[in-house]
Amino acid sequence: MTSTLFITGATSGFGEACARRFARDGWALVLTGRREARLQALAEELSAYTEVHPLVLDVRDRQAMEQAIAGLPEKFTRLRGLINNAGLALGTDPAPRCSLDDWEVMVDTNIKGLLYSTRLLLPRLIAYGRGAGIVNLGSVAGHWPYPGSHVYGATKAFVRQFSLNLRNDLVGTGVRVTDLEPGLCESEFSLVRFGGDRERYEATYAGAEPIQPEDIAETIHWILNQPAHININTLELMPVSQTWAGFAIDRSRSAS
Ligand code: NDP
Ligand code: 8X3
Repeated sequence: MTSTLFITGATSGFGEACARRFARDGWALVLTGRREARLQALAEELSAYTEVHPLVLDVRDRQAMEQAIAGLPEKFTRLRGLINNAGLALGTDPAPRCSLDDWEVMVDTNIKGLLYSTRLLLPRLIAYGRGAGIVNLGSVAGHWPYPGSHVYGATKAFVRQFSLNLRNDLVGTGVRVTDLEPGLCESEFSLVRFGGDRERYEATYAGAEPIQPEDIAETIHWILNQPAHININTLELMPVSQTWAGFAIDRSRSAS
């Protein structure tokens, strides 16, 4: 029986690139996302190479997640990999100007959605045992603060700590856990973050030679294909063009 890979958020960016990368190797794929047309088109395209099960799902909907996972067809139940990728940032305004609704969406998607898929799929990963693995999409924002990151960065800090803690609880099962922490990557991520502002989105990547979704897919492919005795705990990557800025200092109190 082939190994199955479950990918949350496969309708664009990293998730879509991962689906293509693993399809090339013949992994059976469970692909999820909210945008049905995109999901169906991808599933149709990749079914030329492998078995694909598309699930139109909002990861925030716990009941829908429970039902979809409980109802997985038999041939997709031998789960070797889970890529917890569905996620988003909304806005870059300073905290006092932010919408509480946006904050809630980030928490519900990046934290609670990831918890649902993880907890619901753990029994299947444990049943696979040695060689199985979870890759969680953290971010450089999970440990490097920057203005406007507030809740987004905090959700990714959660992902990092949850991933490390999970490793402890999975000792002896053979199931690996990785927190992958990319920096600037070109995808619809910024379009979503900037509320569809295409000019701002394009300016974010202009001249920066950002990481591409295919680079992330290649990295995840490497992580999940490590020898069964190796766990990549955390992995941070940035484009060469990206480094850190200095501390900000408020000098408005200097005597005039
Ligand atoms: P994209 O916006 O291209 O992709 C995000 C994916 O998540 C889409 O497939 C989207 O599908 C899905 N998604 C969002 N909300 C939900 C939801 N409620 N339910 C189900 N699926 C959802 O972004 P990326 O590929 O760049 O981002 C993927 C992950 O990587 C995110 O977790 C992001 O935080 C993280 N990341 C991104 C970086 C970057 O610079 N791009 C850097 C570091 C980490 P749909 O809208 O169809 O539901
Ligand atoms: C996305 C990378 O630097 O925009 O997680 O926060 S960053």
